[in-house]
Amino acid sequence: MKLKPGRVESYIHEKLEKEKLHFVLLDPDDVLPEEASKIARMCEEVGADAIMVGGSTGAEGEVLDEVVRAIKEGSSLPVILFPGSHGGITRYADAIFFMSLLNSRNPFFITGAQALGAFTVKRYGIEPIPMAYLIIEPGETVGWVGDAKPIPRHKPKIAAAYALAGQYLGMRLVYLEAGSGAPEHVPPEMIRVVKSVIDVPLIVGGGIRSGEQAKTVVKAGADIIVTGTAIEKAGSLEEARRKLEGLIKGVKR
Ligand code: 1GP
Repeated sequence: MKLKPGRVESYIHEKLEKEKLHFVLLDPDDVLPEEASKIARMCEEVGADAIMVGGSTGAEGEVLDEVVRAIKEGSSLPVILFPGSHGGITRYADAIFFMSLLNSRNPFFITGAQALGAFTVKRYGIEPIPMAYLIIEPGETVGWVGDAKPIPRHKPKIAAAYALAGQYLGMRLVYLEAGSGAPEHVPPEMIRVVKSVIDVPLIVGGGIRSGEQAKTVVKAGADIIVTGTAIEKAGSLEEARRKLEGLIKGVKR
């Protein structure tokens, strides 16, 4: 059987031919379903390209089901799971970043959780999108939980080596992660060096809060940027809308 990219992956590639993309990450442990639904609708109105759902702690079970169902009711954007482990799977999502934390010290986060989740993904019929996931300093919660050996910020070649290895292992996306809420996003020089060696799309997230920062990250070579905290922690839906408008302006220019 020949494996072809699924609907969500094709959507990503088709969009990338025209522009850079912005995905909004919602953590089911931080937002209630009603809020998630409203935020998702707002994201679609403002022009985000997809909603990612996941988190390192507590983003599973009923909480995850309810949040993803609410997001699907609120918007028609693709919902992509961004799981912290095999617990982060719900039948209500469209796709899942089937990711391996390549620079973890613990094989559970490289292949273990993946094996435990694989049959669930198949049973639910969710589209798996294989992705190399790399934690860059400081790494924040996900770095600690995922037992990563975070790549030093001033060592872009190490990141590039891992990214290329991920591509050669068959992964179709590379994600550079500074960690949710990181004081600074992944350094532009590292993004540039990684981008120069890989052929698959490059996702960058963690610590991107403003349109200016989004612009810097995209200019350095990111194809897709991910923001979570900036939208989730806004004081109101209107403030979140303004934030997102600014970020998207930086991405789409
Ligand atoms: C975390 O990269 C994402 O996995 C988003 O990070 O919450 O800092 O935007 P922020």
